[in-house]
Amino acid sequence: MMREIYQDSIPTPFFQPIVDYTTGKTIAYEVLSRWLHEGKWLSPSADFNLNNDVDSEMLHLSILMKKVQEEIISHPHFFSDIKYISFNLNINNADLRVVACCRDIIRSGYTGKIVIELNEAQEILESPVVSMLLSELNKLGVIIALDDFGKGYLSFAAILKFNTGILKIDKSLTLKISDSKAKIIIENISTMAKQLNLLIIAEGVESHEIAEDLRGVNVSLMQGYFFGKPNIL
Ligand code: G
Ligand code: MN
Repeated sequence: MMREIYQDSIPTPFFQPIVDYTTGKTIAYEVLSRWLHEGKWLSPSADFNLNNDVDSEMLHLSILMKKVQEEIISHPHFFSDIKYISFNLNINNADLRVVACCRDIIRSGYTGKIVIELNEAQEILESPVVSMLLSELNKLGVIIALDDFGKGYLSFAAILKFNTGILKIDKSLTLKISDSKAKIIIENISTMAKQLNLLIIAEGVESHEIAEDLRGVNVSLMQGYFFGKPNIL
């Protein structure tokens, strides 16, 4: 049944704001795919499993990126102050289509940066295809973010392995920031990010208290339900 949804429908881009807490301004959006099924929007991570093959992943990401490109063209004012638009990519399952889509968005007049969030559940293959893709993205000025930083495979070693520009602190850490140990970990990631000249974004900011605690450890870019759920434009 889930398989049918996946094959017969196409994803819609939902946008979740990333806010600079010191100014209150939305500076970026993360694009998340949602699938309309029987009147409900479903999320691939929470509600159903996607096929894990290169072809369907790339096809759906291409559709998603093309739709974002159309939104940029039809609502330029909406994106004029947006510095980053980020997309999630499982780079083990990627091919040159993602590079072509980035190029198309850049050509459509978007003046910010495209961010590709690497969010592998598995170790990233050191394959020629992966290196070639990363190098092509780099040439286009696309920024690489490590998603879910602090959990799983995308951790310290990945900062060295990829030309990383952004760390996204995993929500499992952010949500525990009232715990003094979690706070120390986040504070140190924040210091490290500054020293390495990386941007840091906290995910899973669900409350005012969490936002204030993050501010206290010099993390000012935040994303989460406190600021807004992923939504259509
Ligand atoms: O970690 P990753 O970027 O893969 O997570 C993305 C998912 O997290 C999205 O599906 C989004 O709906 C969800 N999400 C976004 N903000 C929050 C939040 O503040 N709290 C929680 N629990 N989940 C969130
Ligand atoms: Mn993400």
